[in-house]
Amino acid sequence: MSHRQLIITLFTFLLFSSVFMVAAQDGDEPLTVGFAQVGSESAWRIAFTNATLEEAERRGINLLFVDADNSQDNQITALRSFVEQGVDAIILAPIVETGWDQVLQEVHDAGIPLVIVDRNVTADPSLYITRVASDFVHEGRLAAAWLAAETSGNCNIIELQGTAGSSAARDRQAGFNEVMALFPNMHIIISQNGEFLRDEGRRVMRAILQTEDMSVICALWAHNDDMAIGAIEAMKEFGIVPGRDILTVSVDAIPDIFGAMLDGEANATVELSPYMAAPSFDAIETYLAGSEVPAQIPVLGELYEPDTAAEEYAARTQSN
Ligand code: GZL
Repeated sequence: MSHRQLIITLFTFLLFSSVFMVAAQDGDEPLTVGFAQVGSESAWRIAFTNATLEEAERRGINLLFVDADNSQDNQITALRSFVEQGVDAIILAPIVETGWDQVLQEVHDAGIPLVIVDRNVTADPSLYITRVASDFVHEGRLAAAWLAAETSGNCNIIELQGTAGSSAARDRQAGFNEVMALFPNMHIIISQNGEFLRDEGRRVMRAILQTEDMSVICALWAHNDDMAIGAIEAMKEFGIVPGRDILTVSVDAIPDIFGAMLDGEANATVELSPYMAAPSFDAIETYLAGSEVPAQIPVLGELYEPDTAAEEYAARTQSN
């Protein structure tokens, strides 16, 4: 190779390598986002996880996913791991409201934008860029308003609560109680924690059925559909016809609750959309592009009854 050819070859190599480096530095590499999920405690949570994984893949986002198995300590460990890995952004679905101040400060100090999704935190809102969530109080109000209309305001109720310390359980209960207070003949007779779990809803309902006079009970109010489904199974074990002897109202709008409606065993559910990833990723991309992000991004849901259960079941079980 002549001296001239060597120089041309070297120049060509340097030109291409600099173009590649510029391309690599101009943000063409995919975003890496850490996602600390509560766990897989309910059908809604699993649907939310799957929708998030699918949305990340659709957008070409490198999602580092951690299922914290219902442990706040595991979520905190995951957040610190994301910081160490230098991710571009973090999404946290907090299991409970408190105990986040220190680790969210660490994320903030690392300059990593954080999105809170679904349940809330009590930490300083300046530590995260936005919260994507439904209105839990409204969900509780819708449930109580439906039951009041269904029973003309005369009903003794069993309540199955969600995870203690979660904003979802607290606010759904607050919304339900706020509307129930308008009806002097509506009372929650028994209220127990079912942890948002189907098995726990069944176990707690069995215990109630063994000790309480169910002839005075008119309805079950469960903070999520999974606990309602578990309670429905328990009712049937005791010869009670769910959906008729005892009405049911719950939250999430999972396919199984529409299946129960089709069997005449459930009466109402308030939808909680599992599609919170798109607004979360949009907020991250907007923030990283240097634009403003709203402090709250609402996710809306409505109440469903058996009259639309067939199409809702079909719509929510068909593969996308
Ligand atoms: C509420 C969400 C709740 C669901 C349950 O937004 O956090 O957690 O209603 C889940 O199914 O366990």
